[in-house]
Amino acid sequence: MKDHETIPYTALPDYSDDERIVRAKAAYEALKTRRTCRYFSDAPVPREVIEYALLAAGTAPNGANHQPWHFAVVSSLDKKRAIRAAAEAEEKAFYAGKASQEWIDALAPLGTDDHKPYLETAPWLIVIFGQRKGGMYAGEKKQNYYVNESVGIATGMLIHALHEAGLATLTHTPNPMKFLNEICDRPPDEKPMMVLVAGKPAADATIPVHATIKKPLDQISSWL
Ligand code: IYR
Repeated sequence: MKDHETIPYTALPDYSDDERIVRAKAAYEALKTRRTCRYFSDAPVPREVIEYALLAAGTAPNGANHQPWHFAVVSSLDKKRAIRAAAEAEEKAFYAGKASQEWIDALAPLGTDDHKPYLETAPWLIVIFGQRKGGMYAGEKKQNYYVNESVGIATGMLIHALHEAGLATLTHTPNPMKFLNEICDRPPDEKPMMVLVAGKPAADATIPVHATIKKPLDQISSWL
């Protein structure tokens, strides 16, 4: 390897094998209680919760450590309303004919439609952008790498952190979503990738049974 500065990696506890199994199972038990939520309370959630969750997301593995993401955190009612209006306009077109019948049929057991009131109700919308250009340091305009993969992993870690904090989330991907650049005041070379809705679930929130059915291990893995 080329000469480069290093520090020892000593952060991981040396658990016994039994302890590792217990902890891996506990991680599974905690994560399997996560549900995509479509009914949010308007109860406030402290900004600090979101700040720590974003710091957690920012530790994600990524291309060349350029950290090619930006999180536009929206809480103002005006901005949330603007996002809801634009997203609902896209969704109307989607459900009214843009989507294939096969896609509409696949969504039927989830009960989704073009109404997205939670974009206005939930206390926080985190609009996630991928940066095609950037680099490690503010102001750089270097090429970034594996932007989709990096932002995808960071988004997963963000969802995990928010779940650990007891918050419900919803990944929303209006299509096209270029309108998010304008509403969030982001430059045109940033790619809007997702709106992550976060907050407390509404008291009468429900989830579709369809979404609770997870593939068993032997269907999602092969061991070679
Ligand atoms: N974006 C639409 C449709 C939609 C698409 C998929 I794939 C989903 O898993 C859920 C919804 C909407 O938000 O309703």
